[in-house]
Amino acid sequence: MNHYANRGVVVFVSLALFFSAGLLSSCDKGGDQSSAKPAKPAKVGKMVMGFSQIGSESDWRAAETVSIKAEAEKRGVDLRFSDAQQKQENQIKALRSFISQGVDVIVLCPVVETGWEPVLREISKAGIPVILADRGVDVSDPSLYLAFIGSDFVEEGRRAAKWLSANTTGDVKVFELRGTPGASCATDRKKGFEEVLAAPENSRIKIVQSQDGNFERGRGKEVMEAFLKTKEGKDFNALYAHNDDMALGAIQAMKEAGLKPGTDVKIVSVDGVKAAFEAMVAGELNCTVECSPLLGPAVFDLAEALVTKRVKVKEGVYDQTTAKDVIGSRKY
Ligand code: GYE
Repeated sequence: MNHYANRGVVVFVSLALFFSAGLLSSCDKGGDQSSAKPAKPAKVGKMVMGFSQIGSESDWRAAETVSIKAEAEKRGVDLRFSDAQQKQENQIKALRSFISQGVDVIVLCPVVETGWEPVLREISKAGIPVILADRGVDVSDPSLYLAFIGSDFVEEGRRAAKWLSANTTGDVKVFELRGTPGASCATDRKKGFEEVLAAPENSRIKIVQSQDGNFERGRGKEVMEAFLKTKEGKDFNALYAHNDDMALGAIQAMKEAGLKPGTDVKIVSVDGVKAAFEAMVAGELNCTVECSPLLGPAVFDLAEALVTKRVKVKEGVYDQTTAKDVIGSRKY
């Protein structure tokens, strides 16, 4: 399982951004070749960032918020933080308010994939760059955001299914606890999982029921309680939860119903939060697929590159006294 566990955050960056970041570093290395320090944003005063967060539904979300806030503090960025309580309409309101506040850059964690186009157009008209952190959006014009920083959720689903396949024998009857309906990570984690199950060698593994648990521990428990009363709930032996919090809620429900989670029922979930490790150590959770919430450093590196208006090229003055020492390192 080890080779599945250690995966960093994947950063998807648009080509335009990629090239501009490349330009920044190459300009910076001009002139005085000896001190190649990273370029500093030439923006006068603090960078102002509007950050539209989804809510606080899980330990993963809490860790992401901490990572962003800590990085803002460290870099002296004026962070305008807005918690949408899991509602897209609250996120849209926050984004409009960021436009009227004239922020330098907007970071959006979109609760669902669709419905963003109108507000993204308004932001684009106002000339404010948008970075998507964590989840993706479905828009017809990809230039409406500059970069997406986050994990490959389809691959996470594949990894969960591969673990189940490698660590079970015989018929496996899976109950699936899905994340928020319409969220890219819920759609993709299901897709990747089902893709692996579709292979002929995995025909012994079947999803017998699938329900939404909204990525919340409390919902995970309630949904599992209801599932245990159904026909399939009397005769299942595996749980795939789209996040650790829902798995932990479901574990609680199984224990209260007299089942032995981790033994009677093999459980695989996604995130890798501390509580999931505690549950594995206790023998109640079998596997967690890592999805890192520590996005702060990558988000701020990009944001700083985006709001940089002027990067000075480093240049020196040389005369006969230094020419001999410098000549070997000249590149032009
Ligand atoms: O897995 C879950 C959270 O969007 C990747 O949202 C994130 C997911 C994460 O609430 O725990």
